[in-house]
Amino acid sequence: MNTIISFGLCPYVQRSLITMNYKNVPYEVKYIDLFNKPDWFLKLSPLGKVPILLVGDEVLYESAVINEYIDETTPGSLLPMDPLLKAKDRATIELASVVLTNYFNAAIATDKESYEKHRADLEKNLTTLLSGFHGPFFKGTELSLVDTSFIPGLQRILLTKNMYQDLQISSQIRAKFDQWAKESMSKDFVKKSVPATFESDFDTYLVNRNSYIHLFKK
Ligand SMILES: N[C@@H](CCC(=O)N[C@@H](CS)C(=O)NCC(=O)O)C(=O)O
Repeated sequence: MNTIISFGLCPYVQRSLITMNYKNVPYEVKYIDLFNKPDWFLKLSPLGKVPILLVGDEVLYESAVINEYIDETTPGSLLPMDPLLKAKDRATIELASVVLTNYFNAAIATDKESYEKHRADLEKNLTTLLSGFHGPFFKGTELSLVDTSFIPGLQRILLTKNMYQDLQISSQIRAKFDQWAKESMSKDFVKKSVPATFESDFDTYLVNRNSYIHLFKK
């Protein structure tokens, strides 16, 4: 069985868990403390980052690569066959990674100025991402690797309600966000992709980081 090395709050790990859940791939999760990385992990992970997926004696890293491997080794395909369409999806997945970073930087900002700067980056790149959304999933009725790559972002933005409400995005873009989130969050393969304590753990993490959005929520 494959083993995925995880940190419970990591959106990149969650991308791969969503993909494995959707594709019914059995796996074992091993959690590590990213603030105190074990030596065995540092030996395995070239960048010292999660996720890594252990496939027998082989080590895979980078969530987008892990997702493609899972997809290609299981029935059905979450990426198009056509090279141009496939390249476009990969580019969108890269954009989704940037949006995750913009969100994270806004979420952990400790003052208003920095929060607003990162929130502006988030608004810009989230708008570009959502411009390509068809609904109810990103490309239509079928789930794709674009969905599994950004559902962790949808979930986190919704969790930080004050930031979600603050977002300066058009009503059309917000409607797309809401449709995508509504379609995704109720699915079992998404629910099973985070630990049971995810919401409170995320909240505690933001408190411990002295985050501005957490402070002004109160
Ligand atoms: N591009 C990587 C990003 C992974 C990543 O940034 N993981 C974070 C946790 S969410 C990490 O392991 N950070 C530890 C570190 O940078 O030291 C991927 O998609 O897998």
